Amino acid sequence: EIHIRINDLEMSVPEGITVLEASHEAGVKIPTLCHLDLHDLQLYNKTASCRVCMVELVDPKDKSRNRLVPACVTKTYDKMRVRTDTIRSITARRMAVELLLSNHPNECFTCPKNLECELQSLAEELNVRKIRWEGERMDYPKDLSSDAIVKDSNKCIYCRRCETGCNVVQTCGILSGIGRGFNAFVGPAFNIPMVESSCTYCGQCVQVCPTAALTEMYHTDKVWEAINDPDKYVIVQTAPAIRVALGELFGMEPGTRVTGKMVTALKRMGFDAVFDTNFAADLTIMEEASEFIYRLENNKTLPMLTSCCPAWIKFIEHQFPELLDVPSTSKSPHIMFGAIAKTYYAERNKIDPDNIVVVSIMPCIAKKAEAARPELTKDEHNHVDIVVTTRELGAMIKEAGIEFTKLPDSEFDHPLGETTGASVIFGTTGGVAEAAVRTAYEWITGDELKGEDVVFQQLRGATGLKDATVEMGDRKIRIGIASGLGNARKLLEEIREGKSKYDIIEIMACPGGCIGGGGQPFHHGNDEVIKKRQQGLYQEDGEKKVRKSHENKEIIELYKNYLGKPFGETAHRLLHTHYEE
Ligand code: HC1
Ligand code: SF4
Repeated sequence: EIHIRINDLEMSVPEGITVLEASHEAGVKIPTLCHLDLHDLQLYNKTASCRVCMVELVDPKDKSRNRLVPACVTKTYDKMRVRTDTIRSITARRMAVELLLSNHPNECFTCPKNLECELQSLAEELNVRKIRWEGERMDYPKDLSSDAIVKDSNKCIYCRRCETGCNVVQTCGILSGIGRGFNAFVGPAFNIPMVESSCTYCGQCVQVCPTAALTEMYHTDKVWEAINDPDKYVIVQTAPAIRVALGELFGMEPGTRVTGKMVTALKRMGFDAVFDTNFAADLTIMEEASEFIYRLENNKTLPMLTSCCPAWIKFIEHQFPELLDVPSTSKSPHIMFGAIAKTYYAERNKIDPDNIVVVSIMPCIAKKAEAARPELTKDEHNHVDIVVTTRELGAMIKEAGIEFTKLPDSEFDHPLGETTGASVIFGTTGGVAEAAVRTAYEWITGDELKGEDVVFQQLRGATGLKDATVEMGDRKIRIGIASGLGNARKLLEEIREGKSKYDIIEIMACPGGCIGGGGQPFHHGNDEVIKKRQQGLYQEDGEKKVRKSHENKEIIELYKNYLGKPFGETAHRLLHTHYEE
């Protein structure tokens, strides 16, 4: 322990922590912008590039030797004295923001990050009232080349958070600094269009961008157009992870479950049918568990990798093309849902599938690009027509004038609305594996998992890499779980080297799984947000009467009436796919 003084507060702190960390303990707020320190997500950005956290280091003997230092990287030492509240430090912080604003588009009113922008909040917090240096500004065209991500380099403040997210956490290596000085911004090498890069559209760069330099491609107007077209029958489905995060956009605590309010809001917005992607998650388990048992019993390729996450699928296509036989061929749940909506549901309800529009509400930006993949659109009908993120849904609810917090609860429609506890945990890392184990265990052993036996604690938690062994009869099934593409890379390298010990591997591109998706409400650097959302999903699982996918009555009926056997011929045609090199 060492003794330091922050402003007039004497305190003891562990040696070596930074002034910023010490100030948190002292209850003194030092503003930050480029800094990120998310332990659970293994996301640290300590580039000290923005200079927004400047404080004054006091020389006790000679005031004239006081100097300004960035609090985020300056380590504390014994007898250190720091002032965060002097005119000199406040002016330095304000000047750092003013300089950023002098080269920043003046369009907060119409900016997609209006009221969510960290630069805008800082200008308010630091009492910036005018931009003193009005000068030339960057003037690059927006990159609208992909179906998923918009890059507006004029709004880049060069904090490098996206670069860290993309290169260190996700190991994708897409984003790096381009240009120098005044004209510098972050983008793909040689500033090629995003669509030509190997971007996975995981959206982790969007999740951490403090401004609107990186945002999702907005598709809300397309949804309103479909709803307002009298000839269209518009079906909406909501991903598992939405229900524990949407409330945040209306001031609720992360992890608050708003399933019932969300369904009411969607009905009031005018969708013709409101369904749950969880139903299709149960369907995915039927297919993946069957595929796993088939591979196990016929000595086919193992490990089998889960295939619900489109960003991870892009990652393997770009980076490990020689391993394309390891992911399950099952389409992702929301895509399966689209396939069923435009066949089984259309036939049953005598609706022309040409008039059905399927809208997916996803926590994910990559789902936008997934829905546009050629193999999922080349048939007669797109499986899914429009994907909007949790944030876009929030914006639409606001646009429609719906007071979300006051809404009563309602239920999903049927027959594609029944869901299980297994399906809801798809939204967290480890959840797909746990759901698959619940079904595979019963199918392999013939024994029933009773009560809380369905919970496999080793598969739970937010850690980026997890490892478990589950005994199924006389077989020991080894399960690996990775969230975050950097962690996924480690498991894939093991497979490539022939060293993988696993039978099943679950991979989700976003740290924490879909709850930490690129399309979720911004976590603004708070680790707790992801944990709370995860708790919300585990709670919902715990409260469900049916907790195993193969016991979902509407799924059983779907196979009986339409699909035949899991992993059978019709199921193959509608629910399975292949991957592109
Ligand atoms: Fe996910 Fe999935 S869980 S991929 O993480 O398999 O996006 O929530 O909808 O499709 O069900 C996302 C979440 C989601 C799919 C399901
Ligand atoms: Fe990198 Fe993911 Fe952003 Fe693409 S979406 S640039 S892969 S962080």
